[in-house]
Amino acid sequence: MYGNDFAQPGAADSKAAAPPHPLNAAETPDYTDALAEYFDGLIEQDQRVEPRDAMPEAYRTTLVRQMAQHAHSEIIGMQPEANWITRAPSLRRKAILMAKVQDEAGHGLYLYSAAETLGVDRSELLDKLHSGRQKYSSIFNYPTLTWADAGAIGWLVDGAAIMNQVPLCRCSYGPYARAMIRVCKEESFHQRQGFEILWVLARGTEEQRAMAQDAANRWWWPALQMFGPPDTGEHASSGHTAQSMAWGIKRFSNDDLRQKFVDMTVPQAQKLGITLPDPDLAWNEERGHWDFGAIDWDEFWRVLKGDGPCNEQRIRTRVEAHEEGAWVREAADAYAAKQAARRQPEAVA
Ligand code: BYC
Repeated sequence: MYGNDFAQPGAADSKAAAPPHPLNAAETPDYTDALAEYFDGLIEQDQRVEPRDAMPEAYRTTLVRQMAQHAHSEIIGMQPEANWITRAPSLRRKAILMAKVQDEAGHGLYLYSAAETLGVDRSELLDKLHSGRQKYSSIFNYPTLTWADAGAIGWLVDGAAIMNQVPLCRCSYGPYARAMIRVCKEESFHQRQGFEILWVLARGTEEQRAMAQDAANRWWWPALQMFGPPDTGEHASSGHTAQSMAWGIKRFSNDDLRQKFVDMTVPQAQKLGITLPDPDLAWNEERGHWDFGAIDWDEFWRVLKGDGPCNEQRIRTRVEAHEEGAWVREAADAYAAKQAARRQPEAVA
């Protein structure tokens, strides 16, 4: 459905074709310029930047910002669907939903680990999430009111997430790109399971069809906002896109990915027999794309500032879970210290 876009151009032969690392060139006269040249060379040749490579500080902080926000989205994103685990309509649905929510936890862990290769500590990132100094995706501030929301999240939210994340498999930062390959494969399964939930509901009773339609109505616009502010116009953000694209972190602009998502999703909605809640949705023969209506960017910024239906609840639940998990972290630290103490005499002997 998303094409086989997981390939890693330049990854296999990455370091073979890369220029010699300046740290190995003992007599580099102008150390800083040589490092910058090495980094620029990697980017120009579409090679991967690895944790030990020198990189501009702004590249590092941009990656930490994006990867932390991404990791936070994965773990906060567990909450809306977890809300339905105990009420899933069958054992099969419950098992699938539990597996999906667990996958999201795993994605958070890969991403925190990948971020740690940039010299930050995950406890520092979690502190920033809990105190509102780092963001998570706007989409998870909306409630899951019925079982059909589990379907709409899989279909639309995971669908949007994959559209954004498949190009990240080719991101210039190696650990992030590699983490995204597995994440995207798992997200594809999530998207299918959401589509299938809605497929069954859309072929069910009148009440079930209405439930599926209502969920699509509520999740469509927030899913379009997931791609971030528009590239241009009065609602455009001050914008990281141009720099992130120049560095090979982002491969497409927010609007390009949003359009790809709309083009992919409209035919799926038609198959489902669900109407997307946009009277301006129309095929544009000339552009070869679906036109769509205006997105409410005021709502987007409001939700980002904390005024969404569930912002407060999401952070409260997260902080409580973190505090309740303190004993696990303490036990893990104690175990690691014990293992290290045991190994030490052996090393001396
Ligand atoms: N929500 O210049 P822009 C999932 C912020 S979870 C909140 O375009 P950038 C899943 C942006 O951070 C998938 N904030 O920024 C899990 C920036 O603010 P700061 C999550 C947003 O970074 C569980 C400002 O707006 N995916 O799959 O170049 C269950 C200006 O934006 C949002 C990722 O995180 C938003 N939607 O581009 C189911 C993907 N959009 O930082 C599913 C990785 C924008 O200057 N991230 N902002 O204060 C990215 O690809 C990029 O960071 C974005 C934004 C496209 C999101």
